[in-house]
Amino acid sequence: MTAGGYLVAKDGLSSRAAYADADTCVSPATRTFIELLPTPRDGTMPIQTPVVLSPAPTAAPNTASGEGRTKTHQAFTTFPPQKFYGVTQKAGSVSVSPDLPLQTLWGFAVGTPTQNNSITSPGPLYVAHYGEPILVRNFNQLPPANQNGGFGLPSVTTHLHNGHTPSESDGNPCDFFEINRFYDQHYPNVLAGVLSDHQPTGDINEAMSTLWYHDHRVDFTAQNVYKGLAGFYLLFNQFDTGDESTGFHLPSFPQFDIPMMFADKCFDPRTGLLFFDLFNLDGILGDKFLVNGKIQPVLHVSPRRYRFRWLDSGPSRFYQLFLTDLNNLNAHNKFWQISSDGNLLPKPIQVESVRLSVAERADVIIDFAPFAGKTLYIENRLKQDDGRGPIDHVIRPAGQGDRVLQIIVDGPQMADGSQDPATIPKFYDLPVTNVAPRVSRTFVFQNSGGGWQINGQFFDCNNIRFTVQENSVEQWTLINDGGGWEHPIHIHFEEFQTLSINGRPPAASPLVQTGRKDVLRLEADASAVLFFRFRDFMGKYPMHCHNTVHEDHAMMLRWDIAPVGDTRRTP
Ligand SMILES: [Cu+2]
Repeated sequence: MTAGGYLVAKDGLSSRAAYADADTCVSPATRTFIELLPTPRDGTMPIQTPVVLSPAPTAAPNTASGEGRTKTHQAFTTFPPQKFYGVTQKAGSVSVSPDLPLQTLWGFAVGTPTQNNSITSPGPLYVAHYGEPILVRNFNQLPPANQNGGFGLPSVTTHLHNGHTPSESDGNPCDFFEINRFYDQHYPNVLAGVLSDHQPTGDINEAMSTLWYHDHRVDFTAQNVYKGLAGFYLLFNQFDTGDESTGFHLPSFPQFDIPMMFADKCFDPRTGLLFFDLFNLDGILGDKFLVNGKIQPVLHVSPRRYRFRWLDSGPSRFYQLFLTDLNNLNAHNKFWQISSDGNLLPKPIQVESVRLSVAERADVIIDFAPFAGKTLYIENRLKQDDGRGPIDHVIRPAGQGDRVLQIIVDGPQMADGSQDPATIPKFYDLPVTNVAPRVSRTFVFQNSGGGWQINGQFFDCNNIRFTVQENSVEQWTLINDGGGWEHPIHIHFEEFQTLSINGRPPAASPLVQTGRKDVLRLEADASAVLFFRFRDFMGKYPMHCHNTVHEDHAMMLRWDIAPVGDTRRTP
């Protein structure tokens, strides 16, 4: 070991070189709070704009023109796309800090390959609206695998997490496509129930707000997302309008509504280049904290209310985020959590912190009016030392956590037309859960000698572990097999409601576990019972751990929706 705290490269083990020990990352020093947070409001997080696609999209895969899709769109004529987008996955030079060299990341560029735009990571933001179906043509222009800089596979499938999306457009891990091919993804932007029990508009209580997209290539999701393949997708409707003078009067997009993607990464101390430990199967932790692709950036705000959309994009870290004023460490600064994952809560809940495991989201409203002239921090005070999970539940003292974002309240006074969350009586109702399930199933999440299993099996694209009957209700019990491991379990396609955690109803305080979700934070030795209603579309979907390292090794299963389901209880 050198004085710098890392192992000198040994034959065949150079990819471990940045680690003094399996889980300790020692990146080069970087200055903090130098660069601005990229946001949609100033164009540094680009917003997607429609294009004319040629050849025109078709319901059947256009194999002759190079489409990698193999299944026909099941709802192309039912929900004809009204807007068309192109997005190109390729490599590009990106700055994450003025103190590190330019990084060759993989990202999404706005538009088709001929538009030749540069990538950003996070990728371009989709601003979508319920009732307006869209189609995204996704081009793979990534470099060949032998030019990947040590990790990443140029074979991709982009998942819209957690869209109510037909299977063939979901970005299923097994629907990957190769270099120089494209894949048309049809996003109906419909409310669940639209073709079943809430025709013709769907169930308004299923409305979602903050989604994200990311690569989901089977066995390579951790590498490909770490390399930059992720972005935001926002859904608006007649209540969550993006205009604070209408609907629920939430802070206006994009001026006062800012998505924030949290990621922790490791940089090789010798080269300063992004480093991924291929030998770590536990979960990868970085010692650099990025928000929207910049290491510890700064955001300037005006003294008024803002909506922040927080996302933990992994690969493995859990966060508990607080609002910290270093000059007033005992302040217990409160704010409002208005959503969990994609869904607005029944009403805002006042909190002092938000806990997020990988892929979880929370929209929060923070009023900066009382902080005019001050400097604040979004601070992760959860302690986590390895991929196993956070040290439950060690919350570091204020000011001693990871300060991931600096917020300076030095903007001009601006009118605030948003509503005080304390006075918002209701967003949506929770869909009813007092319905008998057609079948109850149980899933045990297990460590298996370095790999990761569900009910004793590894993932296999062709193994249909069980079949859900369309338009039916199911109850799933998720059980953590123990060992101190924590797993963020994500189920595609339909949100669930948590009926119980360890036999008790989910708590609303101090951490919000109520509401509807698509990621269940399966903490050490926990079990949870979930309520599902599967509607509208058919085909294959996965359930998996969203610690992306566990997911790739191979804590995932395939389930299908079909006209006739089975009743396997421990599939
Ligand atoms: Cu896991």
